[in-house]
Amino acid sequence: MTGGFWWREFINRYYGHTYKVELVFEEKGLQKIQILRNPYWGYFLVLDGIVQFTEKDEYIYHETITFLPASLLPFLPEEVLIIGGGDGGVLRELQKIPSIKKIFQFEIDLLVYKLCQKYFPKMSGDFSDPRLNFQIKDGLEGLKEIPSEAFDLIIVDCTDPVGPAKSLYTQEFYTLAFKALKSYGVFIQQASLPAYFPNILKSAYSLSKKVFPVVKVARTFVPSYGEEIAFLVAGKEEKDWFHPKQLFSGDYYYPALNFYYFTLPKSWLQLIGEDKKLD
Ligand code: AG3
Repeated sequence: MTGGFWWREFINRYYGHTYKVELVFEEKGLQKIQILRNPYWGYFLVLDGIVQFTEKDEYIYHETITFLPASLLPFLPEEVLIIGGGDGGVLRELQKIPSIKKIFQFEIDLLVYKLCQKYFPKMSGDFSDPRLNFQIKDGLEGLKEIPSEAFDLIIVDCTDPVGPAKSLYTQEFYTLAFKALKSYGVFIQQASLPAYFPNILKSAYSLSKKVFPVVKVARTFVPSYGEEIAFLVAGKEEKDWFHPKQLFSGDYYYPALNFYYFTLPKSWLQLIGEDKKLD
């Protein structure tokens, strides 16, 4: 790379992750969108200063948020709701599951969708899929129009609760998602990086617990995030967390990994108040 400049993702006032980049695109709309390019990570998307994914390691996140919840279902998934996910990464993974009959998707930011189609065409699933009903709308508002028990899977592929995604971390949202989920369905939502932003997981866990009888936390490591990322995994009935019922295999995910995803460090259990069950 000739030229370029050092760009930083601020984790807090005293720490950041630095990338040598070229600016590909920048605009401030509903949220500040930047597309940057780094020779090591490839093109990457930044929303409100937070790295969402890089070309190099996005598959880890997208396989996890798709295959992990699907693996817990008693049947292969047929009806799925994606909230967010305008980059098309979750759609791509879902389209690898042949049993899927219907996909609803609510993405709030049309520009995210358009830019990702332009700059990340290879990473996106096929938005012209006749099984897909893709709407530009707020996820919480969209859920209000969904009939009860409509989905096997609800995948919330959103940003951290700093911009438009704030409403997706509320008790009202979890209540609507609960209604829209089938009795054996699985809900999953990314819950940020607990080592850096512990309160996001702490709050999301306690609010979702007020609504869902079963809430678990999963973790994985996406190198470009710099720390482990948490996922809330919730449902109406207990699951065999370590022993997947449906078997999927990607470039990162495979069934035996469920054991790793659901085995949490003690500090995370302390954070969500589940450490008493240990020892
Ligand atoms: N969205 C969630 C990534 C947020 C991670 N948080 C952070 N780095 N502070 C990913 C969108 C990919 N479809």
